[in-house]
Formats: sequence, structure tokens, C-alpha cells
Amino acid sequence: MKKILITGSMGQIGTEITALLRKAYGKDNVIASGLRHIPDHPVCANGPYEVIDVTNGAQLAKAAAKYKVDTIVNLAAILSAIGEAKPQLLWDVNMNGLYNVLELARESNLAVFTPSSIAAFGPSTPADLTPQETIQRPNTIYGVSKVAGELLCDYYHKRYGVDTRGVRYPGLISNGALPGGGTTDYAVHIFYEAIKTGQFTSNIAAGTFMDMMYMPDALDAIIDLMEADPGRLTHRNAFNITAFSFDPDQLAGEIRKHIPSFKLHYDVDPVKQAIADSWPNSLDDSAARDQWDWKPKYDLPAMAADMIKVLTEKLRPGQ
Ligand code: VAH
Repeated sequence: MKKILITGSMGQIGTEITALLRKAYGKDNVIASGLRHIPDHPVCANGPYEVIDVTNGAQLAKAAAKYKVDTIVNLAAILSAIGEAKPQLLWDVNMNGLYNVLELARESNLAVFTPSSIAAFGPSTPADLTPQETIQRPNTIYGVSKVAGELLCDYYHKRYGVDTRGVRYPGLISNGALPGGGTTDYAVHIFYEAIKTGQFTSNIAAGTFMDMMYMPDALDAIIDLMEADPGRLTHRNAFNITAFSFDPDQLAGEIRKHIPSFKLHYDVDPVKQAIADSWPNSLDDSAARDQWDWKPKYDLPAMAADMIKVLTEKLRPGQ
């Protein structure tokens, strides 16, 4: 990767990977993009920025040519919960957007990183230590778009030689930009509420285990995979990666190590609960460990401690 165009730069992953890639590759070599230009937003203020709607192939191609990029990190997407409310919008952004990225990559010999998700698995998938290769019959439009995206990226590599790479992200926990409409968002909002009010109402039921990961590990995975020796990549797209798995009760227990009086209540959202119930409880990420040395740095206690520390400074400065 030398010159990188990022789509969806204003999102939960986008805001942080833009800053990290600019630090690693030089700010003028990382072009951020999104639907709107917000002058004082860091991704707009701290380096090149273009207004790009990924469903507009011409706009995408014009920006890629203007900066002579060699890599696209394609993060523009509608997430699981919003997708169930707006399936047609999700398909347009997640699939037509990806198609435009892959066609541009084919024509201009670009490398592409596109994340998949544990949402690519469904209720008939083995739920514990879900294998790298297994049944993928998701019953959400987000999951369908992720399976289709994985297969489309595989096709463009096999048919046209496009250097496509991707991981299946679990839920991502971060203290920067808030998550935007996913089923795992509760695992971020719980920290903000714990610090602001000392209590939180979870819309996911107790006993619902989902794979999760701290954002620093998610960002390192992008760079490590994109810089990996292609000769080692048997799976190339859609590597299972994870760091830990928990349910709301277990996460609350970690928070109470720092805020002993923290109280967790429940008000389950049936749509999000149905989505969560269709996803794995835990993943087998041995393929990523074998093929590009994946190894998360943060376990659940370390993530919780860092989230509490950073968000306390952010929300209660001077505490
Ligand atoms: C979502 N955060 O909840 C995303 C992610 C595994 C979950 O794909 O939709």
C-alpha cells in the first residue's frame, strides 16, 4: 500500500483507520472520503478528502485517478440493524458500492480491502468456535450482503487477479466515533452510560454471547493483512478474526471492576435480539493466525480498562 483511498471515512472504523493510515503512510498518501464534507472533522481537516458516494462509480473513479491511488479500503456500508429497516438502501450501498470498487480495481489494477462480518454466518452455522469454512445461510440482509461480498471479492481475484483481501469482523468496541446502527452497538454505549449515569439498559438479552474486538486490534488487522505475503493467503478474503466473546452480564462485570455501583437493566429489542441470536457465540480464527500471524493485543479486561480510562478523561475531564 502506498496511496490509499478510504470510503466511509466518517464511520466507526473509518475515522480511526484514516488517522492511523495517515500516521503510518503519510497524510498526503491517504485520501479520506464520505457523503458529506465537514470542514472541522479530523478526516477532512487533517489530510486530502473527497465527497464520494460509492454507489456513484464515476465519482469513485475520478477520485482514484486524481490521486493515483493503488489501494481502496472500502468501509462504506449500512450495518445490520439499520439494514433490516432499509434493506434496499443496504443492498445499494453494500453491494453496488462494492461492485463499483471492484470494477475500478479491475480496470486500474488496485488492491482492495473490504470487511466482512460474523454476520456472514446464520442460524444453521455451528455456533461455537465457528470454523473458517462452514455453512453460511444468514437470514439478515446485512449477512446476505456480506456473503455475497465475500464471494464477489473471491471472484474478482480468481477471474481478474484483483488483490482483494478482507476479514470477518466481530462487534467492534471503540472510544472514538460512535457505531452507526449495528446489533453490537450496545457494547460501546454501555461504557458511555456507565461513566455518565452509572447505569445502562441493554437491548440485547443476558446470555447472548457474541464475538467482539477492541478497535486498535481491528485497525492493526487491516494493515497487517494488506501488507501480508500474498503467497501465504489461502483464504485471502473473509478471515475469521476475534479477540473475545461476552454477553451483557459478563461485560457489566468487567465494568464493575472500575465502577462498582454500575447497574445493568434489560429492555430487549426483538429485531436486534433475533439478529444476535443468528450469529456465532465464538469464532475459530486459526486460519488468520496461520496465514498472516493475526494475534489480538487486547483481551476483555484490558479493553474494558482502556475504555473506562479514555472515556472518563473524555466525558469527565479532570476526574
Ligand atoms: C453490526 N457492528 O452490528 C456490526 C458488525 C458483527 C457486527 O458487523 O452490524
